[in-house]
Amino acid sequence: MSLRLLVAIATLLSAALTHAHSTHAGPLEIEQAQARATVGNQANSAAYMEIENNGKTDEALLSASSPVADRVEIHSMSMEGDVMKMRAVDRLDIKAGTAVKMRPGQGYHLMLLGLKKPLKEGDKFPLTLHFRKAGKVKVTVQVADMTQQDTQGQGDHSGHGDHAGHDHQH
Ligand SMILES: [Cu+2]
Repeated sequence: MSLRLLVAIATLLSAALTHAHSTHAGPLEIEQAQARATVGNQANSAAYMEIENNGKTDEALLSASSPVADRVEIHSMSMEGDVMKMRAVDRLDIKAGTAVKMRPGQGYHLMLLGLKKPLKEGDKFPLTLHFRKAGKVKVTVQVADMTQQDTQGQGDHSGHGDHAGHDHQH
């Protein structure tokens, strides 16, 4: 086998591995868990992932926690008139046979509040998801520079792309 072929295989393997951030828990499959890298002293950030429910019964995400943040909340975003609003919800339903895809600028995200240190691109941290049926599921979240996804989102993203602008004090 030529060295060049070996290098090609190794490159393919490592590409496959970096994509293999998928966690299985019963009928659930959690993929592409990533969080937005923080800027400066930003105390909050957001995490996104895809949760697939391949089972025959409905599931719901009830809460989440992580050692990197004081608190994690499930947030939903919606347009109210011309303004994008986000609010905390007490659960995220994942019906049987469906998938929830959290994306910057639309739908749901997990809000990381009171970060203990800045999130830097390339870092990883654990996050525990608490599901109604599957119970606690630990995933690894990859910190990414997500500014590009913002500009790819449709329409106006002012006011929510950067969570630092939101008042999360309670
Ligand atoms: Cu939020």
